[in-house]
Amino acid sequence: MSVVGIDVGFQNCYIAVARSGGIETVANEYSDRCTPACVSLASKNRMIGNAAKSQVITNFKNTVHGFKKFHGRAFDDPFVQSEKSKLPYSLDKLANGSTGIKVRYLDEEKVFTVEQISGMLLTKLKETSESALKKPVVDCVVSVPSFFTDAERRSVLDATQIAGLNCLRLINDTTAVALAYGIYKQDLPVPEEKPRNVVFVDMGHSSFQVSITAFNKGKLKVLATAFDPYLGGRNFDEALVDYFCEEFKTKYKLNVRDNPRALLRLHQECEKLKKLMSANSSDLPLNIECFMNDIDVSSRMNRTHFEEMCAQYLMRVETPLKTAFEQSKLSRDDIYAVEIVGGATRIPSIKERITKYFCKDVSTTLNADEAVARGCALQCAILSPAFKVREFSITDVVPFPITLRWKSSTEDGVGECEVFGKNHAAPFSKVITFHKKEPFDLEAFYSNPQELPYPDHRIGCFSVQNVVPQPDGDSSKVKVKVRVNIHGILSVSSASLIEKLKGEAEDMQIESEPPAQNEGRAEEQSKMQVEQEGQHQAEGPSEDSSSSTKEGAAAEKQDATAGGSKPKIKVKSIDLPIVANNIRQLDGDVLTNFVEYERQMICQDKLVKELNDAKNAVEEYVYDLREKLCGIYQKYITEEDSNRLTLMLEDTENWLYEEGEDQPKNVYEEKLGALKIFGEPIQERHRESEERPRAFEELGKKL
Ligand code: ATP
Ligand code: K
Ligand code: MG
Repeated sequence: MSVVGIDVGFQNCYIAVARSGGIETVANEYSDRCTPACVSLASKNRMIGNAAKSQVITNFKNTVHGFKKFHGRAFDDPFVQSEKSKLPYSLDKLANGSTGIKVRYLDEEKVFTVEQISGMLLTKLKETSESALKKPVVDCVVSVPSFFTDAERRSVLDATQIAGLNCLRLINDTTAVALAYGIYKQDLPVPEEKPRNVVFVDMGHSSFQVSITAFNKGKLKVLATAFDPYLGGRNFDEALVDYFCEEFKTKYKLNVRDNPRALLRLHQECEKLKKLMSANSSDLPLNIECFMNDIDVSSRMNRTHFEEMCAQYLMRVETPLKTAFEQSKLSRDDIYAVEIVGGATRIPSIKERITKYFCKDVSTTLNADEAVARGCALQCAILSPAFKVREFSITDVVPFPITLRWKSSTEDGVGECEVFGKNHAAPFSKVITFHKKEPFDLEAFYSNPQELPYPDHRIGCFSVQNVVPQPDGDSSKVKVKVRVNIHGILSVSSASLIEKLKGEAEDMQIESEPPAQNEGRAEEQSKMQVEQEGQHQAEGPSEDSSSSTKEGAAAEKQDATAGGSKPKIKVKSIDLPIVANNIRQLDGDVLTNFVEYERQMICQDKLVKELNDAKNAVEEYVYDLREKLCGIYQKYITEEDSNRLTLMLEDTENWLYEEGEDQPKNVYEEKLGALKIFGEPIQERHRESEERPRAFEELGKKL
């Protein structure tokens, strides 16, 4: 079992693994710990990560980046539409209405789903972790923004499956950071004491997240989260791009927006400039040679001017801080530290605003780029039975309240109940009891569409099947288990039909569930804690005032109590099938096909790599041997043979650029073999003569 944590950023991905007892961030084949979230499709293969990033400008139509927020989104989604106009590659509407990414791959036009593109990126990250661990990787924990809704989370999970990963948990970015912060702290207050409250702030390339978390020895509990899903480093880059586009229009008469390549270059330069301004408050130059129409452009910018330009974004920093702080119900004195992570928190005026709001210097004790990945790996280690790690329980929150609705025999014809309120502990299960004579549907949706950073408040519909009346024609008691699972996804995980109990009208009751035996340790513990909290959840949801709701009690106990006031009846429970119909869910068959297609693409990439390696080996051999023939090998070959061989090398080189440009692997291997027939004897004579003096020396020593 592998212990791997993956931070899939909008721009940057990081991987942390458990190795020789510790958690470490690992580097990819470019010795880079950061892998760009970028996929480039070409006529023979795909390039992913760093190799793809180098194609952003040269192959802009087929190089996909900035796709993270297309997860679970419809093509007609206003966010997708506004992004579409800014992207150098094309989007397309898929048959099911979701967002497709249109590129040329293997010389054909292809439309990939976002799950497939994300799956490609995850394939790369999987391979990187495999080469670090020197073994196959399947199990992992992946981060998502805390504001991701059900559809977005399910889409990310599908992507992990396409890449052949088994995601043990989708963990919220800021929760992963909290875990990375807390697990090694030796001095956390014991559970009976007042907790240590820490604010975590993460501003990445695309979004801004805040969480307030309470720590005690061995556990963390998220008190509140807040976010601005559309505020991140890229807004600051865009402000600079807008400014220079205008300036170059008047100064050089250039219409940068009409030239995708120039626009992409300007973007890259503006991001560099932005980073420089974080460290430097003086006037800084921007120079781009041969920018457009052979014109070199140049300009200047300084931090003060930049902050003026970005005032509209800087203004938005406070709102999520305030929202999270108010929800936590803490006072400023209750806050022990404000920890910041994410690349964009390096912007000085963002740091200042956070400091000012909490009246406290921000701390940077965590690695701003790697903390999320490290937290993911730690969570994976906790969930892994094979790995020993300090016990640490995590209680996260439900960011958006969730309501269930069903047809009912009451006067208005619908029953409705908010099963999970805002900041309800998660993961968490509740058992809801219905009294029904026939199959019924539970429609799940987010209660407050206006606070949702997603255009559709529906989660899905769960059909509870095979419900029949009792033999005497009365309603049957149906217990339905509703759960916000370890990924933050709502599921109706089971339903059962129970022996009829007399004297209850059609209604519903709600109760908490004891921890399931088959789930992760962390979850088990967190659920133990939240059960007590469940008690005040009891009021409200129940429609029936006469029935006593037994929040926090086990389902069996509930039965026993209910049965206690009446003649004892032996209860029998029959499992009922549930058919889930979620919005934007990939069909099982479709997913299976995507998994298979990803495997084929991996094979294709491998073949292309082997072919390129074989070709490069010929080229390298030619250069190496030619150089040595004029150098160290000179003594070991006659002039005549050397001339002949040099000619042969020259022929091979020419061949490589002509008909040898595009040959099957075995042709290159044969070519290399043919050269080695001549090259190796010389190499051998050279080696022997090099070793002779040493051999004599050693013989001398022995004598
Ligand atoms: P997200 O969390 O939104 O999915 P991400 O995780 O990919 O995105 P990060 O890697 O945390 O994002 O941060 C990247 C952003 O931080 C980019 O906009 C980058 O330009 C910005 N950034 C990095 N270093 C600096 C710096 N020194 N000054 C200003 N901005 C910086
Ligand atoms: K990141
Ligand atoms: Mg991030």
